Amino acid sequence: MFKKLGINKFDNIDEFNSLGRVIGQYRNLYKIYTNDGEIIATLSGNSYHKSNKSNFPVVGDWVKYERYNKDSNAIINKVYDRKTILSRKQAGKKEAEQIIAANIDIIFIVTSLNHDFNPRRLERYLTIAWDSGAKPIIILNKSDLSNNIDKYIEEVEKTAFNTSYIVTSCVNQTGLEKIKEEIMPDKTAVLIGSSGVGKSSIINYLLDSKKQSVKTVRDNDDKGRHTTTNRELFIIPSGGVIIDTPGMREIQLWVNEESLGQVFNEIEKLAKNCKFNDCSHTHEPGCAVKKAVEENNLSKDRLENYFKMQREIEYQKLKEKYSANRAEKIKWDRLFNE
Ligand SMILES: Nc1nc2c(ncn2[C@@H]2O[C@H](COP(=O)(O)OP(=O)(O)OP(=O)(O)O)[C@@H](O)[C@H]2O)c(=O)[nH]1
Ligand SMILES: [Mg+2]
Ligand SMILES: [Zn+2]
Repeated sequence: MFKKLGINKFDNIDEFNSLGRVIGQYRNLYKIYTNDGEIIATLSGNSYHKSNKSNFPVVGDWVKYERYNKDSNAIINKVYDRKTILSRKQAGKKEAEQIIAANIDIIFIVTSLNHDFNPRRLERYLTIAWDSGAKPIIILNKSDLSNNIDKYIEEVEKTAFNTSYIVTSCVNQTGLEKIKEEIMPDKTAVLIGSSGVGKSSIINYLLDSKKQSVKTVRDNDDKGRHTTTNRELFIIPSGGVIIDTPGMREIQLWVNEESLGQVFNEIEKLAKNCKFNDCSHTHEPGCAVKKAVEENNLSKDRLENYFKMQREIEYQKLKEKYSANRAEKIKWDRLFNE
């Protein structure tokens, strides 16, 4: 069973016996999967003080643990380097990263083919997904509810032309085997998306059991009821592991600028043909981007979303620079004012 978590990557036997993978995360407690099965774990006092929040273990992390005897809880004293990190900016005003999951190979961005479907939101999910280093795949769920699937697919192809998608229905049980195939034989995948799109229903299918609770969406607007409240990792009997996450209310960016280029590739290509190198694509003559909008080759909403996300990233960078500079500035101010 342990092999399914990718354990063969560690061949040092000492390390093997103290190795765990974080499969659940609850306030100050963790559930880790080890050679001895599932164990409840806490952080060692030492690592708790040394760590800043982004070094705290998250679901998907490989950790080193110890415990006094077979019945005691484990203490996590090290988090191994992460291969990939999926994160967003913490909700609210605070400028801090929130890591959603670590060491993932595939990110399934789930949307349902009803009111939830929103290309602009999809662009946000795609940006954080590309930034993580893992491969994004879009799941278009609840296909049983739509009699115009082609319209949605057309929109997806315009919005995410470099990302593959799978059309599924948990009610009719269609398309779901394709998700399984992507995860085989031993990959780690995570499901993200709004509440109510069917993430936990997909997990239940993959595990062939009703492990996760699911609740109906609201009648008037198809919004979910935030049924899943914790991130949790599950082993799929046919191979691979999958992480369920609570529905996201907002996806604020915590990414490198380059990740926007992955999602808005065609805009950055067009920009190379603008007359001015520093064209802002708003008022300049000879702007290839503006021309594409005028000729209906690029949607205005998509361009505006690109601008908006660009501004967010710039703002985040400025804030970081400001807090780094502030300490320096206070020092200089003192020198000159004394
Ligand atoms: N018609 C239809 N309903 C579905 C499908 N998949 C899931 N549902 C229903 O959608 C509702 C929400 O499903 P969940 O699996 O709880 O959604 P979730 O994404 O896990 O939601 P949160 O845990 O709140 O983030 C439930 O009533 C499911 O039965 C589908 O393919 N078609
Ligand atoms: Mg759920
Ligand atoms: Zn331009």
